[in-house]
Amino acid sequence: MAIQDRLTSEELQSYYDTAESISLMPGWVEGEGQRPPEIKPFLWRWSEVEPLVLKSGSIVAPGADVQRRTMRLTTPGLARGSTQTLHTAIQLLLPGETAPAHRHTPTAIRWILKGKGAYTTVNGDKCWMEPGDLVLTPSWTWHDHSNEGNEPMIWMDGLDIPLVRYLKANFYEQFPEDVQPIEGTGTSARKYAAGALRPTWEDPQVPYSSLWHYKWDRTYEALSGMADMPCDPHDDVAMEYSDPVTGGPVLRTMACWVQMIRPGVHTKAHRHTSSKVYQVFKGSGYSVIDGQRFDWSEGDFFVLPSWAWHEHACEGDQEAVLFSIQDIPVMKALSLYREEPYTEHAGHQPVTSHFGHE
Ligand code: GTQ
Ligand code: FE2
Repeated sequence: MAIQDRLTSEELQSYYDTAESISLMPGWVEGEGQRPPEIKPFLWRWSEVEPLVLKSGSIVAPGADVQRRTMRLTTPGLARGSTQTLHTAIQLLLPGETAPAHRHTPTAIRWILKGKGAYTTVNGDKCWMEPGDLVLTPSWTWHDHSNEGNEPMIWMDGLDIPLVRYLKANFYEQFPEDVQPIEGTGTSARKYAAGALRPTWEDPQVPYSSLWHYKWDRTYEALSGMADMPCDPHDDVAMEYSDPVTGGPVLRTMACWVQMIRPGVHTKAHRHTSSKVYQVFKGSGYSVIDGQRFDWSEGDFFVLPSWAWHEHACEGDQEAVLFSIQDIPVMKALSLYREEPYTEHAGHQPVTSHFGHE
């Protein structure tokens, strides 16, 4: 665009100063700090993360002031959060501890990594947690966590905090007691985990899944049952946790997926406007994200930014299982979802660098 030069440079500067003084920004000038935060893909190694998480047990304890003992997976380039919309953290709860009951408008999920003997109560429903379980804590539901076992309990928290904070819709309330009253154990699962069979007398009108607890044994059975079928070219045996009533995503702002990358599979690359945070639950392999190779093994976490090319591979003779949270329901609700397959080089990106070897 042509900049007219009918003003002297002093006149022009004075014009810009006046504009700035009344909070106007000329649209033809590219200003500093006007761009939204950009992120690159990133990976956290469990071998580096776990010792710090365990040590946090001797630094703080959950209670009235520190509600949760968490370590946040903060992607470089962001002041907070793992992507522009998603927040992930690792939470440690030691034997005998309780993380007190509260509720908030941000929605949360727990993806259980280690330990047994602990439960989360969600609106009165007590859910015993085991590795590989997914527990939902939808927006504004009361929740508290207690460890009645004798080993440390570790899980991944996934929340939509960056989105909710950006939208200025973050509300929080403390329950008057440390723990909320328990109305039943595994109630949502007993009613809704059968999926295709559900209670006739209930007509759930909640804006989230009526099933709050997805057990690992059923998840793994579902994945294994498809291991001899042709699956998704970009994601292999990828399954979405779904709301048993609507068939849609489990939450309005986040989708949860679990996927098996079968031995020897190397998926084709694609990109989309949803961002994801992955946890490597089982096995090892690698992903190529925007030309960079990320080798991952059991326990690692990695971030896939929006619109980054990505493909996954499992080289050994053992399958890999990846869990992920994603903001795809937000993008689809706003008609901003886009997806594109990578068509060059038979669908595989040339690898130009290795994460951690720069
Ligand atoms: O466990 O309730 O990682 O409220 C961040 C906020 C966990 C929780 C987080 C939370 C929780
Ligand atoms: Fe919470």
